[in-house]
Amino acid sequence: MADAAKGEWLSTACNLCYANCGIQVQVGGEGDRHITRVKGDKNHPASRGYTCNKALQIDYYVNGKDRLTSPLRRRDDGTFEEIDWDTAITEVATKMAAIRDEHGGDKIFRYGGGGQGNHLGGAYFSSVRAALGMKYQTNALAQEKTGMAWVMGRMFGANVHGEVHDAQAVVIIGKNPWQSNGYQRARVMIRQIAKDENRSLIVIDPRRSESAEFADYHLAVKPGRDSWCLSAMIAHIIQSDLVPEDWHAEHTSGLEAVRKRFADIDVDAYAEYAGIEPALLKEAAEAVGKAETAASYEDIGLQMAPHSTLNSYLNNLLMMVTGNFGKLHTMAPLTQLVGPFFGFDDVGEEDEDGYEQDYRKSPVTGARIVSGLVPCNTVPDEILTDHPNRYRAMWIESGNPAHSMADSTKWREALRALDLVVVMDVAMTETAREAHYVLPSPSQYEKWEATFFNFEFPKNVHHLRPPVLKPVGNVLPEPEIHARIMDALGVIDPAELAPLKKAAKNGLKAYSAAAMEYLGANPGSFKYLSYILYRTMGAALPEGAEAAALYWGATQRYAMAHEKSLRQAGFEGDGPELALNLFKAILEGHSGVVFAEDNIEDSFEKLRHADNRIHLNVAEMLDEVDGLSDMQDLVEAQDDYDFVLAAGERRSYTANTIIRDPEWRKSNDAISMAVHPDDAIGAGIKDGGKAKVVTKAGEAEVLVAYDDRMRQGTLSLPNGLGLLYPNAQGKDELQGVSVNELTSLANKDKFFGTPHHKFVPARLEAM
Ligand SMILES: Nc1nc2c(c(=O)[nH]1)N[C@H]1C(S)=C(S)[C@@H](COP(=O)(O)OP(=O)(O)OC[C@H]3O[C@@H](n4cnc5c(=O)[nH]c(N)nc54)[C@H](O)[C@@H]3O)O[C@H]1N2
Ligand SMILES: Nc1nc2c(c(=O)[nH]1)N[C@H]1C(S)=C(S)[C@@H](COP(=O)(O)OP(=O)(O)OC[C@H]3O[C@@H](n4cnc5c(=O)[nH]c(N)nc54)[C@H](O)[C@@H]3O)O[C@H]1N2
Ligand code: SF4
Ligand SMILES: [Mo]
Repeated sequence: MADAAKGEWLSTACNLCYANCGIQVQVGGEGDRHITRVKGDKNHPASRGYTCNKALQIDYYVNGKDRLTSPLRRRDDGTFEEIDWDTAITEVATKMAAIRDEHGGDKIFRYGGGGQGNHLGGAYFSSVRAALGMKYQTNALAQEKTGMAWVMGRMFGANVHGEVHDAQAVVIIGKNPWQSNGYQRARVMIRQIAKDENRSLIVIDPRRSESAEFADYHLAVKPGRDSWCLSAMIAHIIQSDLVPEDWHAEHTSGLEAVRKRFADIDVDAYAEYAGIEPALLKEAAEAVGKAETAASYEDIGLQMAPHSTLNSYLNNLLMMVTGNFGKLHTMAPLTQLVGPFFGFDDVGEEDEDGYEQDYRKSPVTGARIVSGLVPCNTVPDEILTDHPNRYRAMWIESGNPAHSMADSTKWREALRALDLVVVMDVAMTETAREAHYVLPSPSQYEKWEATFFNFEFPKNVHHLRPPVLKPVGNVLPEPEIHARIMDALGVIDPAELAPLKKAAKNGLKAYSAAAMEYLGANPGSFKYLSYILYRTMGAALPEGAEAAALYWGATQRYAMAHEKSLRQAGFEGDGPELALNLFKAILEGHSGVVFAEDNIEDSFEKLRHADNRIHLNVAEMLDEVDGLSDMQDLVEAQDDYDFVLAAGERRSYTANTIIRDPEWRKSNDAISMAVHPDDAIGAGIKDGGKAKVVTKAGEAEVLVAYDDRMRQGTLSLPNGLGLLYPNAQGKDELQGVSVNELTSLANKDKFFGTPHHKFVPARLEAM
């Protein structure tokens, strides 16, 4: 580990957004416990030295005052007492097993598993899930990306990503990459497109966001009306004969069904309803339609707005109608190390007319499950009921649903109604406060960690990071906690694993052979693979790197499924050797490793549809397109709520709830509610003054910041604020507004339950 005195630079990654930029840090400070310097890691193959302003602040995450340092158990009076690990593990395992035995393992619900920077620990939960017979789960993806995932499943059957870095026409919709990043080198990329006369940047956002300020075309759509904007763009392309007919004949199905629905759309009327000058919308559509290459990138401004799933469909349809797939710098199918990132097992077969026939549902409300995830917005409804199938227990790892999910009041109520809540976290969060047991882990800079947000093409990158600091307090990494729970559940006799442990002493190759033999002889133990690897592989791994054990299974599976991508990335070897070489490279490559290199010509083979075509006709969505002709807002305006509140904007000092210490913010801009000056003046509210924002679900006192980039009639509050954090006297204090005290469970997408956080009817009152 670090030699602080020498000022050595250590490679790791930033965990504050899903770009996970490679960084280099120096450690030291009080007790050698601090990350004292941070710079971009030029050796990281994806981020190549880039960071935004936030990476410099990760020490606030590592050294928060509310870091957990001991397992905790709730007392009857609601306070917590410290307990030792043996007690914690035994009690949690015994109580979970009792719930399984009495009610069935399907009544134990799993939430989370990883955040913006950590997915490795959560992967070891798979064994616990199998041992407890658990069936249902969710995480934050099921409040933003499940509609998009389902659309990808229906159209492509593959995870598809916009290659915005090099496309000639780039559409950024419901996303402000300047602040939220999320993909690699976002600010560099935006500047490059803006500078290049041959490229165009089209930003669709009601607000003149930091990104929109660089745009060639800023379509300032009315909140909630993206579906009209996108439909008008598609209709204009179809009506102007900008559709590449030959390409469609070769590569897609359903073009006629699409054409039929868009042929008669009144483009001008749709543009106007969307709040956009028709001539501008048409120019932007033509910029896409006539470009050699185009790619788009959508995020929660689109996915958390009314018509969420339809929006994602139309965004992809715009790219496909214009033929932007299967060539470089367009929309690309990703090759993933562990994955596919979104699995499509829950996407049903289509009937002849293009409708999905059957699908998986949640046990109480019958909500649709996508990619194995129950919609977050239905979870409280699956608990607060006397339905016999209601969830009885919840296992929460690296998630803060009591703060981050819609309607915090309902979430707290639901958590309190459960027989058992176990929370694994690094900090005393709003959710941990509702737990029966809190199990603490080292921070992401104090253990081996990785994320599976690997979204690069044609070269895809994975980054396993070793620790740069020693853990604080009496904490255990997540894989160890899961393994101890497995030990306590007594699923596998330790004696059975002794030969594997022994083989590990002879190195990776010997271990690998022994593991294959063991699995061949015990096929029933596959479901406990993560546990078996973790408990037996240690001697074959660098010291303290047991958490890397599951890469053995992951790389073997990957090498079998994607041999060509792996070999093209420069890996050699025959049989298991090929995978082992990737495994070693991941272990040793502390700045990230290219594990796939793909050929654009193979794109269509990666589509999972048997006909290797892109399916344009998603009939449920085309029916929705027809419905748009009513020109009616999905969430209706209400007299006493005359504003639209966007509840949760990304700013330069927000990072979900990963950093809890308010000190990290360098300005008040990060906490204020943005209001157009004319709206504020109309309501008699001063710049920097206080006001009240009222929604159906609640109300809050806010600081107001005048911002002429806002569309009139809209309000915007940042995400991730209003956290309980100890002040100098050790008393909990809130800074900013906890947005989900203002949101409700019912305001959601009718297909997949994604919340309409960008469209919360609200009222503004002077104080
Ligand atoms: N600084 C920072 N970066 C982050 C995060 C963070 O907390 N802080 N969180 C990370 C996570 S988890 C995510 S998911 C991403 C999210 O990243 P983004 O989606 O970029 O985040 P937002 O700022 O919530 O929303 C983006 C834009 O949507 C616009 N918008 C609002 N309503 C509408 C609408 O009706 N239609 C359209 N087209 N646009 C609308 C807003 O004006 C805003 O500019 O950010 C990641 N990066
Ligand atoms: N109204 C509104 N609500 C929103 C949003 C919005 O825009 N508006 N944004 C939504 C979006 S897009 C997202 S992604 C969610 C995010 O919401 P959450 O899924 O709750 O994610 P985070 O805030 O990233 O918190 C992750 C948790 O992981 C913990 N943690 C950090 N490191 C570790 C570790 O190494 N191990 C363990 N065990 N725990 C760790 C943190 O302390 C934190 O409690 O919020 C959503 N909520
Ligand atoms: S872009 Fe994301 S991962 Fe990169 S430095 Fe900024 S917050 Fe960290
Ligand atoms: Mo997110």
